[in-house]
Amino acid sequence: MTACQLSVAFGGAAVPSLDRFRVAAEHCDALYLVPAFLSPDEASAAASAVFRARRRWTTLRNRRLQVWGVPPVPPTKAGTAPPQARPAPPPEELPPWLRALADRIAATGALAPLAASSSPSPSASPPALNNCLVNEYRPGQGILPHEDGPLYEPLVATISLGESCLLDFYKKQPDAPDAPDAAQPASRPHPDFSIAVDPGSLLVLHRDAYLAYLHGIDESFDFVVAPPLVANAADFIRRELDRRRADALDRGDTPDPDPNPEIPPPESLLVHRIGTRISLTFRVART
Ligand SMILES: O=C(O)CCC(=O)C(=O)O
Repeated sequence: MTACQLSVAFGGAAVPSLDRFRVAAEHCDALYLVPAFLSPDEASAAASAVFRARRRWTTLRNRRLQVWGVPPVPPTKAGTAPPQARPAPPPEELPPWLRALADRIAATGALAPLAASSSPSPSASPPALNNCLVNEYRPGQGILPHEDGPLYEPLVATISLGESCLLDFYKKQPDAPDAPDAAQPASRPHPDFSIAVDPGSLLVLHRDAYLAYLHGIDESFDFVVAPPLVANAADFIRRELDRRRADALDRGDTPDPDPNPEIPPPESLLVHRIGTRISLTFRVART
């Protein structure tokens, strides 16, 4: 598929409004998970686009990543002039396939709350997503608890491809350092809550989900989805069991019998991380 065909593939679908998809309402006021934001075909087209792009990967100990779009501009220290020797590269536009996904996210209304905060004019339109971080995690890889910080507008929209994952949230301590990727304080090994994230889903963090919590993914080979720690456990378990039945049918295996509506699904589920997960994390870099 060419980039142009991909933009068509990601455009046009009916885009759900976010309001119906709020999760973890008991913990924070603006966290949304839209489970089938991309169809399985769209999700595999997006994953294929990541590899076709032949973008340079930066390999870290616990994952590898690509950076696309406008880099955030770190503030200069008060009283110092910005360095002149090396002019900043011109801001990069997102390529058409990422732009199409960013536009589809914008069509949910996710960015609307940013209009008021980024412009004094009441009729201003929201800023466009202009930055995308692609993370690739293999089983046993993850990302330390961190916050995305003030170099971005306070909103993250992440499309997940491949494997499911468990995203952990840690309430920020008042005296915690404000650095992104800050080391997880050893005294706080347990998250306050977690969200089980489906492949093909869109996760949006805004307001206190962005400002009051760190988020991270444990470097584990499996994870348990169970209430109350996993705030969306029951819904995720139902969808995960449906995916397992569909996968078994695709492979020609005998799937587990269809769920009996009289019998509630299990309260907890162990998920083995056997495949790769790719996340496309879209943000608005402040320039
Ligand atoms: O992979 C994810 O879902 C999280 C990525 C993330 O937190 C980041 O890139 O800052």
